Amino acid sequence: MQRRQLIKAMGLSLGAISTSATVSGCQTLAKQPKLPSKVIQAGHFPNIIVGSGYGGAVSALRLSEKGHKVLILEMGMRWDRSPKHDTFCKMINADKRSSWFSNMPNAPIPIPIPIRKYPGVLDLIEYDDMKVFAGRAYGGGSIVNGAIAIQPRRSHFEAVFPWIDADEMYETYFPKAMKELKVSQIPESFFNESEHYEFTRSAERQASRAGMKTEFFGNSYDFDYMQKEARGAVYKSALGGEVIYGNNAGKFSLDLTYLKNAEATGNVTVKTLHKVNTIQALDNDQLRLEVHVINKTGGVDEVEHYTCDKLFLNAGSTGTSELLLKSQAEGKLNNLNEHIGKHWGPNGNIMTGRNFVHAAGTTQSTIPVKGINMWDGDRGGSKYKIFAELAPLPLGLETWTTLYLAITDNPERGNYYYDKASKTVKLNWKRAQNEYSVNAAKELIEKLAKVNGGSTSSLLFTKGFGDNFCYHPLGGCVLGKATDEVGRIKGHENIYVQDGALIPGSAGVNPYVFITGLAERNMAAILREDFG
Ligand code: FAE
Repeated sequence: MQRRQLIKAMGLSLGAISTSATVSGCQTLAKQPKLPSKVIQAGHFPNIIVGSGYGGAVSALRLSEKGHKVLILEMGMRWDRSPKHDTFCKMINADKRSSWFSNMPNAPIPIPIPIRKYPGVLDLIEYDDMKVFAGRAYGGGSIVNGAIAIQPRRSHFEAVFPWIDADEMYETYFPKAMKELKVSQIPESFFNESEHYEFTRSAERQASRAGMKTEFFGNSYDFDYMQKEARGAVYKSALGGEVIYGNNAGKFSLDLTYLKNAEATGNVTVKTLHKVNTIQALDNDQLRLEVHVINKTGGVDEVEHYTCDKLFLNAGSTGTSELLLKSQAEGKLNNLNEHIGKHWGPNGNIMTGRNFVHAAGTTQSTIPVKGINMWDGDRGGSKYKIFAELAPLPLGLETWTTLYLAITDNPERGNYYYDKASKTVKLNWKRAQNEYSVNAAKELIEKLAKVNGGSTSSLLFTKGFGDNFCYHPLGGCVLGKATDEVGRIKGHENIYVQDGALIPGSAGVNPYVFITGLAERNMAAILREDFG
């Protein structure tokens, strides 16, 4: 596989790819558009939920099924699936629907083809030394993610939250989350025979030769549907190159699970393209939200004020932290404690590729199902803990390359902070803080290469390691530190956080089951204690 072939396969030009790092745009932190002068009073609601990712979806279902009226404010668009399967674009030849107001598709391996700015599904937030990918849509990250669903290792969970009853989590709340998220595992017979998983089997054979354990994990993709895709009986989504810009079929994203069930109660109102700008605590204990109603070109059509009694703040690690810090800086939330914005980490994310000595297969499913587990038990003498998902590179041609999206036990932490000069929230994180992850990934690749040949793939990332971006931002409003033990913000107890901001920097595995299970636990307590 030559670099030129790889680039051609992605529909790119060589000149463009070399300059790509400088043209991708910062979305969330971009300059504020011009605001209309008139403010609309949009009314009072008992409960408002900001954000419709995992934390928001659990909050919405558990409140609404108990008869509580809920308003969801989501900055992204709603993407109801068309029967023609053309709601979302594919990864190859991505168009404006792929990215949140960007002039090229947001992707871990940059794709510098020009697109129109539009409220597409995948955002790329560029801090100085770290780029954070995030879903922007009704359904949050579930619209763009690989749907890998893994319960955190119990030992890791207990180390992160030693004061939470782990029996209750593993007997009640994680299983409850997995059920609602429709998690299942790929049938082994299909996995063993399918040409679409040769990339995984090939990577696994080589891992096994190097003495490394591999294991299956669960996924919220419908594997019955995938088997029909393989037989050519239905529209091809996972087997047709769809994932990070949305799946037109097959994936049980939140809008088809938790949020659908919440809306079915009749107690939920959803407003999309509604971006919350600030939160203000009023003297009468209510909260006032300033909301920008955005249009499809990125302008603000209206500024609205909502008030509520209780606010469920679930805008994700970056969104929740930014809103709290900004509101604090503007003097609107004055009782937040010193932990706001702190204990941030990228879940030890690192991506790397390896040039194979064996073929990886020309047709690859976009849904990963196995990983190398060098975290638990015998790590072959390594001091590093690493869990490397065997990730696809679905370019439709033989790349002789495998991709690893690894999670390591990197102990480094950063923090979000409000920068007065630019009036934006920034992330205090240096690239050097990823040294643990780079070393862990290097060791993994070297061990694989020693017995199998092959080398680190510099086709994909400069020097072979993607250590300046993450898919799994965690922290900023940590449970038990910035909040009480169930997510009420200390000093503002009618603001509840249930998203990835609660977890201090590391989940040890892909994080959405951790986030969902924790939100289930917290919401059960909140409903009991605060709703009578
Ligand atoms: P999230 O799902 O990000 O939802 C936050 C929501 O709030 C979004 O819909 C935002 O648009 C909205 N929002 C933000 N700010 C505002 C505002 N000011 N006003 C109104 N709305 C706002 O948060 N995790 C896994 O476990 N397995 C995977 O396979 C996996 N793959 C991934 C692949 C990609 C490409 C990416 C980007 C992430 C992946 N993740 C995966 C991470 C996972 O999706 C993420 O941890 C969760 O989505 C985080 O859930 P939250 O509820 O924290």
